[in-house]
Amino acid sequence: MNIIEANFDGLVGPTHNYAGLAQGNVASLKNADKPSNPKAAALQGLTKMLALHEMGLVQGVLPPQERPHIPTLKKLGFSGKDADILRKVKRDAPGLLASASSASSMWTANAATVSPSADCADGKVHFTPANLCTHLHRSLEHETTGRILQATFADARHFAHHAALPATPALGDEGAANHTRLCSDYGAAGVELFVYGKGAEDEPAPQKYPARQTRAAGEAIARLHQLDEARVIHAQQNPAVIDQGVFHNDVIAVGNRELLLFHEQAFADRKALRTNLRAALPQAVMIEVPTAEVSVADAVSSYLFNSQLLCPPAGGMYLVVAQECQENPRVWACVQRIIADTSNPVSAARVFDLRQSMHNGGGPACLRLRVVLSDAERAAVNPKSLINAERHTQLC
Ligand code: SUG
Repeated sequence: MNIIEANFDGLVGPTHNYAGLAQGNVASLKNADKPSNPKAAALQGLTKMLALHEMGLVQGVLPPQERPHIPTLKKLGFSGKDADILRKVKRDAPGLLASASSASSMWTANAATVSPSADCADGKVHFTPANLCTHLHRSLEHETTGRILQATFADARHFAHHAALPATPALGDEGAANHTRLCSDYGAAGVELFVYGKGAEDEPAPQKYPARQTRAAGEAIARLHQLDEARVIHAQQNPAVIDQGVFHNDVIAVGNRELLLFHEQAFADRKALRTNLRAALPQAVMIEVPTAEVSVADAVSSYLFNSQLLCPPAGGMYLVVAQECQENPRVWACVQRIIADTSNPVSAARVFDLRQSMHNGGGPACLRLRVVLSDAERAAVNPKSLINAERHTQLC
């Protein structure tokens, strides 16, 4: 059986803009009110999707959501025709208009947590949309996201869909951005690593910015997805890096197959993580980038750890990086060093201009939701959501 990892990227919606809505997200705050170009944003995303398809990878696309979200504005007491509602909310509550207009569903790494069938006791692929409850603009996504995922992965013989967790701070969940699956081979049972910012009361917490992901959410999802406890790791992200702009774990760590690439300061207890991962997956390869080589500030501005690690069918493992990595000499030297080092599987890098998304804190890995699929599961995916040259042209 051929088992692959597919990537489903979010298509950028026509209201893409910089509203400075995301607390703890340095780029979103820095670029607040700058002019955006939704068309360029969508085309940049589509260029990456086509390139990955051309590398022989299975690439999907998830649609943008209705924005401004009039139903939310109605729930908040605005009434009348849509145009009247927009006029009133612009006059009386411009912050609500910004939240209701964000195109943030483009970052599908936050759409859901996905567990491949090889990891789940019932042999199905499990999906739990993320409640994204720390920010109003993102909390509007999960209902529609759930419907999109059900329409994309509709066959109940292969796919199991859960509702988002209750949207309360104690169960804050930001989806696959804080979840990494490591395995010897995509089809083998994997180790699922859930990284949280907020755990028990006595665990250290960030002081400046919110910890968006809770340990309780990861535990609930592991139960819902019927994961084997022996193959689940919960690890705390270092709260000090959350305060430096690492609002999701995928801003400081990325994994693929047997490889975990992470910054020295990514985790609260990196020794424990190394030991636990080695015990659960003896063949794990860990690349720990020291602060002396790449500072946390450089990691945040370049999004090095928000790269995608991909295994195209022709062989090798590619690091798909944002252009900002190439523009930072220290980060680019680190990329070259990793590629040259034959003790890890990374063999090459591909660079993409994703600036429109990057200016809101969304790099290559933020834009994609990974779904590991067997041949039969892949055949059951809605074919209209898969990218090929023709669909790319249509969408462009
Ligand atoms: O939730 N930015 C998003 C970026 C999400 C990136 N995703 C991952 N790291 N996986 C966020 O912070 C900014 C919107 C604005 O300010 O207009 C925003 O929501």
